[in-house]
Amino acid sequence: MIVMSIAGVDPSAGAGVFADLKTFQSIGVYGTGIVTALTAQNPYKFFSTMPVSPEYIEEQIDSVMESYEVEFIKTGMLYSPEIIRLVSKKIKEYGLNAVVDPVMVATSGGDLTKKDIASALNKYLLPKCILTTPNIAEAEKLTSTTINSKEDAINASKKIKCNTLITGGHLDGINTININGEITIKKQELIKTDNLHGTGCNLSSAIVAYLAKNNDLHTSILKSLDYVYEGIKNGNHGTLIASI
Ligand code: PXL
Repeated sequence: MIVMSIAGVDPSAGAGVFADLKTFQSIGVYGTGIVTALTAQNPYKFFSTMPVSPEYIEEQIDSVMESYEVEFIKTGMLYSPEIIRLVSKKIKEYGLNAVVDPVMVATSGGDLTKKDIASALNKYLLPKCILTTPNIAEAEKLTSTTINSKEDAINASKKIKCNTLITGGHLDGINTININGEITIKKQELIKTDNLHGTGCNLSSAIVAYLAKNNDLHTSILKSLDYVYEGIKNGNHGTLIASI
């Protein structure tokens, strides 16, 4: 089974397309990678972004789709509303099952997107995806709400236009899963560490890999939360080393 990541490049390889490919490989699926932007960064400091044009992103997607049968994809850093629109068009064109990581700000603090990306995600991409995986800050931006409790997270998940996993790294480890309106809470112990760069990228790509291996959505989410937890436990150099 062949999967695809559409995301930015982090040259330190803890996040972005490079990290996604490592996750795909370690879970045992063949991954392809479409680059939406280059970045200059390391786990501790973000320097700059060089976006790729929507036309060239489209050419990359078409090149891969011409020779590979891809069913499941994830999206990460999409940088601009124009790129979001292009990606949602390609999802429809190729009938792709997309897990959308609504990336906005890097763990190290850099802006990974232009301003006002949340409304483009809500309008164009989320209605076309099978799951989105916001962290607390991203879920707040997508829903224009404040999340301080489990109840807030559940209410926010109900406002998002697709199945949602709101990750709980900033909510006492309370992960909120909403699949077709059915809520599951999975609480994880918080590990005291700085090795957290790339957690969101690894999570969404793990979900895609488990889906491609014929797990249902709920199972794929639970397995991926465990996968990332192990990665954080084994992390070093500011990032996580995800292992299965
Ligand atoms: O985890 C968010 C993210 C996504 N994509 C790229 C990143 C990061 C975080 O640093 O660098 C390319």
